[in-house]
Amino acid sequence: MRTFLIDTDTASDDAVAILMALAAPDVRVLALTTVAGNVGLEQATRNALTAAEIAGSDVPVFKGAGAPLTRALEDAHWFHGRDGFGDQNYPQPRRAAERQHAVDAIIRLAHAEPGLTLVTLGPLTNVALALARDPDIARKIGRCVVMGGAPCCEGNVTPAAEYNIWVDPEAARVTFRSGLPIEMVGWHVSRGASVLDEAEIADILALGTAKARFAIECNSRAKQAYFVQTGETGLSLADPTAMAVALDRAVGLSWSRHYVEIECASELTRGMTIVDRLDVAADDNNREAWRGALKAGAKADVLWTFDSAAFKAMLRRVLAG
Ligand SMILES: [Ca+2]
Repeated sequence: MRTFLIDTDTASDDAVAILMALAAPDVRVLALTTVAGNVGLEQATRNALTAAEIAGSDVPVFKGAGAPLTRALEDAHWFHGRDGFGDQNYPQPRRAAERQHAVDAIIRLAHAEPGLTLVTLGPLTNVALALARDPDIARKIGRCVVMGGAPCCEGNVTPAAEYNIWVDPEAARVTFRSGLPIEMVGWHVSRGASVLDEAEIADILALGTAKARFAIECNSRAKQAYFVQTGETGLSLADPTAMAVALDRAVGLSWSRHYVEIECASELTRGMTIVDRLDVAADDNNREAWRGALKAGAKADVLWTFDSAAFKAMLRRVLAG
């Protein structure tokens, strides 16, 4: 049995990813840890509890950081709705969050369950805080699958950056330099062939399950927003693509391993994930600009292409249950 820890700024696509993990027969989800991001911390925590309830799970939920490390929170209500779940008026969840802080829970579980898979679906604030307090957890964690970044192409907040990295770039930089075994699943993976078209959405709704209805309904606002943002129709589910990789790395088709730096200073390219794809960081021309990454010596596995058909089949299986 594999063990997962999911860090999430629970909005509508996070919820679908959480359903996927909680349905996996060979995975035990140790905890959901919440962080401010797409929605505020209280809403993210409530939404994580709601997602667990719909999955029929009593997985503990730990509340974490309420704002990025050094910046004010900029949420994404315009994309996911006021409540992050498309404003469908979901009832108050029956359970409450645990008393322990998410950062303490991450550190505790990393030591208690060495080799666990950490899946991050939001800003990396909690992870960075945990690493700052206990850098050894980077070596205890078996895999760290990050939904975040735009390694090859345009971002979803700015042309340069994807939301999770953009909203707390300082936390992302700490995380990418930490030595955590990062598998970076960028936003591009959830576009194109990974987008659910109208027929696929209808097919999921026709499953007739509570999970299927919830997955589509809570993402209804996100579906409209994706069209406004990209001009592409259909439902794009970023966090579930990263969860698919966490559940089965083979869903990621082509990978390569490089230094990845996070832009923290620029206005135009804040939160950009800069991938040293030609592995030239140590050349004399680049050594100065890349000294932070070189000193840390930590590379990340970067995902370039993705098996969208396998992803959709996985999603359908989960939502049929
Ligand atoms: Ca998220």
